[in-house]
Amino acid sequence: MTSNKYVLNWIDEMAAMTKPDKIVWIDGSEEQADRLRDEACKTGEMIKLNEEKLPGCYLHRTAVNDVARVEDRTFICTPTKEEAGNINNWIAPDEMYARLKKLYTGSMKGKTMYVIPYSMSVIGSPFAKYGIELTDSIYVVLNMLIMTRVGTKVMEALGDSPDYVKGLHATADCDPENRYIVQFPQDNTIMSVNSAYGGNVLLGKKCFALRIASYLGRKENWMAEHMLILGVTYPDGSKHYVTAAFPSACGKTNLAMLIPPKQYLEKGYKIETVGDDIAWLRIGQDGRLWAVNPENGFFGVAPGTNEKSNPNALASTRKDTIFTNVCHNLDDNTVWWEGLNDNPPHNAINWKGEKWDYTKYDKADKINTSGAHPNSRFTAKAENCPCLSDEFYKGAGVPVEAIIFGGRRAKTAPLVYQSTSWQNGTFVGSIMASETTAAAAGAIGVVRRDPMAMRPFVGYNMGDYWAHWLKMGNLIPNPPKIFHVNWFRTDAEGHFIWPGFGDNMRVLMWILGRCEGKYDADLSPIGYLPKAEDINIEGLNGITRDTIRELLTIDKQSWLDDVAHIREFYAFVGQAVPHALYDELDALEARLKN
Ligand code: GTP
Ligand code: SPV
Ligand code: MN
Repeated sequence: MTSNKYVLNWIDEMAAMTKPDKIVWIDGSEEQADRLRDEACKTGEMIKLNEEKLPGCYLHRTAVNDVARVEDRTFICTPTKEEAGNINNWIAPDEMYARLKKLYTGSMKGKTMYVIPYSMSVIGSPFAKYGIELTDSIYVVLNMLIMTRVGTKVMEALGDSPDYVKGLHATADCDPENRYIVQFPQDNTIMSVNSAYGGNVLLGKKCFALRIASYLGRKENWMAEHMLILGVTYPDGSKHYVTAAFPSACGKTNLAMLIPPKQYLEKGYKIETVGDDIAWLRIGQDGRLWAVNPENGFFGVAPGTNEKSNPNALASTRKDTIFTNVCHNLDDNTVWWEGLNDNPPHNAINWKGEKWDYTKYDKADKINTSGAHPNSRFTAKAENCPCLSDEFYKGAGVPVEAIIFGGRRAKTAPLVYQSTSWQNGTFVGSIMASETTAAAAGAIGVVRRDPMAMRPFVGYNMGDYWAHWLKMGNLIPNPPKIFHVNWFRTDAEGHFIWPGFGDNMRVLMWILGRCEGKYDADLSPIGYLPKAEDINIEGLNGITRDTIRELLTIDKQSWLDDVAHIREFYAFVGQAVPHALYDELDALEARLKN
């Protein structure tokens, strides 16, 4: 497929180490993908689902110990520890290469090594970056075919250039003790071993498009962010784009595909999705910040997705989709997950591959009693999304008016507020916090700081990453305004107060209104808060102006407690934290005490 000697030499070297029986290039054709699907069904790696109800759809179950990203096994191997910083795990590159070599050696004996040439962003566009993933997993190949642009065209675009990201993935024994997800930013290299799950092995996604790309972005004056991109079309036909960074499993896919409340639809408002997880942002010739979605599909959280919460995501999964770790309904050979509907299948296999008894479901022990794993996922083509923006197919990107940060906070953070400047907005991103979710292995529901939703994904020192944000603010002549939202405030009984989902449009419209200078706001210690009457609650059941006022309250004591946590966190991030952010923190504390 290529005569690129950099690529061929590297593949030879990797094959000499892993020793596959054969090497197969993935050309991006449907014929080849079909043969691989057949093979995966024969070996039991995938299950073909009901062709009438779910055409072209498959089910896959990963090892029970391999169901989420593993942050404690993820490394950034820069030459010095200082470059990776304290937030990232670090081991010296030489030592890590040696360690990995032992694990890779002979790991593909008796197997096929697939060579996947892929592009992040539209091939040939100014944003595009190329990668090659070597893997011994058909599941990975089939997912990459959905999530990225794959095949011969990529090799043509790469030509004889050495400028591509090398990715090696070996399933090996799927041994959690020897699982490694390793980025070598200086070498444009990713190495993943002993996992076969999503973000650990689809190397174009978090490993490349965030960890490696954030490193490249710093060098080249652009940004790689854990952000959805969506467009709002107004009744006058004008289009307005925002990006939003929420931590894993905190609502990006849902916001990106939202269906506006009736009142907005009747007036002619429309939402279009450009991306649901990752944004690459560059300064345009017009001085604005432009965003593309480098991916070609969605690797979305299945549980909670239903006809009401996210009909567009559900529609995206009705054909050509790979489901991972959901519940298998044996009666009609379809899939099910918690929150799809109120009719759990009676004759079903759970995510672990065991017979499932829905009557034993216990909310307090979801992992062991649910049909689908809480982090079960669908891999669906972007083109199957009913509200996909035409801009998705163009390589030029969309101009961003607002950047929205957000987290899962039962208290503290109000429904929405606006930062007072790019620097203050960078500070707001740096102090983001959220309750942990099932998207990563480890405890769930614990508040942790997750700056810009990038804690697991920054490919270098977090402090330097904040400095890069501040620098970008100086470079962008007309930067987006920066906001913060929280859909997850709870009442005394622990219920979410804000209805969320489609009704988040109401908050979005305040945000865009602020960008247009349409609304006044109240300056509070943390930033600009909406006037309660400027959040549209028309047609909302049970939500009054007082509810909005409650959602916008700032409890000074809990913010002061937060300031103390932030100080500890900044100290942990270390020397590289920019002084400007300490100035912001001091000023916030002073305003709260005043
Ligand atoms: P990753 O793919 O892991 O990066 O996640 P994501 O940020 O795309 O999250 P997603 O949209 O898949 O939502 C994750 C969970 O949050 C689902 O269970 C949703 O039902 C829930 N969720 C999303 N939006 C809202 C909301 O507005 N309110 C409430 N209460 N829950 C929400
Ligand atoms: C996330 O965890 O933020 C995801 C899923 O989007 S994964 O690809 O596994 O990282
Ligand atoms: Mn994500």
